[in-house]
Amino acid sequence: MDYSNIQKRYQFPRDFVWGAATASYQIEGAWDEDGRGLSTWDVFSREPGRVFEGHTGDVACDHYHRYKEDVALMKRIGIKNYRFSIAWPRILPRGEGEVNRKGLEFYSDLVDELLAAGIEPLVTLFHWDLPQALQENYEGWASRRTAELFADYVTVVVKALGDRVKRWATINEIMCFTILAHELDWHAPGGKRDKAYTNQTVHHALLGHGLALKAIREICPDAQVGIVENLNASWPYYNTEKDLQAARKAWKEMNAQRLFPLFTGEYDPTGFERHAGPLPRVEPGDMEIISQKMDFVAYNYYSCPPVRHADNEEGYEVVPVPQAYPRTAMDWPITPDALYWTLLFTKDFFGDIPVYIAENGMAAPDQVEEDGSVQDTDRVEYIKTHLRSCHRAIEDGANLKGYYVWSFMDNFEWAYGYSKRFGIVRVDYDTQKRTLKESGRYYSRVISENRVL
Ligand code: GCO
Repeated sequence: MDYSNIQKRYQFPRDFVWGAATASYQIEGAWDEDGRGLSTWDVFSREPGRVFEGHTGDVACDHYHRYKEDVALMKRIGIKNYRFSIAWPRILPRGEGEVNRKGLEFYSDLVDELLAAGIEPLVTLFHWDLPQALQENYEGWASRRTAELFADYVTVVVKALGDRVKRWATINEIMCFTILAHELDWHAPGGKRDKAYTNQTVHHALLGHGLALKAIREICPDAQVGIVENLNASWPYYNTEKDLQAARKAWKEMNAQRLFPLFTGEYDPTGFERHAGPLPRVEPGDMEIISQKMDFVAYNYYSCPPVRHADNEEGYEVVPVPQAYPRTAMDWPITPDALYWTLLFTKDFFGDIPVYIAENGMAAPDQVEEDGSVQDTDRVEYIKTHLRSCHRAIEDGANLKGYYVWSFMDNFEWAYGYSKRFGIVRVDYDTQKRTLKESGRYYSRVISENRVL
């Protein structure tokens, strides 16, 4: 038996981008330092009952003070590209008006540190930490004003960092600060509202994306700009023509609210109303702003149930997944095939736009062994199987350019506080000690050999 071809099978393209991702509120801490204003998450996490055991991002991974150590560790792992986000309230403590130089300095120093370590930045401009002042003064994303002010803030950031940062993601996962906030009341700013209200906040976030994209283009015409979406990754249960067509239809309809309008410049009423409810109010010109050409689209992918053909009005149904099905510590079923199909459907519907997986990873219980190591074989397997899906999709024509593991290190997992660990690096929150997990070691080998091992 000759095994050499088998080992070569999962080799990635030479220019494939290997990265790791984090987000400001989840790692930085230093919540009231150097002039940072309050964010909606500072306020929300202090409300009783909102976050697991009352955890907050006050200290988090203390990355604000330890960024040099963190970048050095990234370099040691071999990470080529680091996706982080900028906290709007560090730059503009009240969301608008006066610029806080110290805030800009922090990110400028971080970018310099990364570049000196040979690590390219991908900067997310909004990962949910909205300045609290904008929530109080304008009701946040419920107002168009926030979309306009977002573009003003982006202008400040891109003017300061655009000489060194070449890739920008405008917004991360619109669903999580609109629908999760107002329909489910799980995320900041919180407060249950009806679907009409929620859908309007989604529309304003899309508008904010478009206005920001325009602003970046004006300052840095050569920059690469895109958005990060957690799309619905519906996929065929059986690989048959019937289930494939059902999944394709579900994929289109279930992404009618956020992903499709970015490309088509319209809200498809069938899919939208079926899955999201009433259409938002749209002002003339909005859809042109929203659907300006992007340089890439990025997805955060974790889990999605399969879909099959059904003799109902939709023509499809979601296949139930039993409780005993393999799941992550978030209770999310492990479904790597969805990633493969989503990459193909992207090509099918949107053509050859470059795609990045901006987040993928697994929450696991992570026991610490006596020698201090973490043998997170579960996370290793999760990464492996998802990378194989990526590879298979590239072989079948998908234009996937890169993959960012979520997350570089354990961090504040929103409403779950520090109870869920996603890192390939362990953080001991008592000492702030970082320890490379087995998954970190694995990922390091993947990067250096440019293949799934
Ligand atoms: C998201 C966010 C991350 C989360 C991660 C795990 O995608 O929800 O971008 O901040 O921590 O996804 O839930």
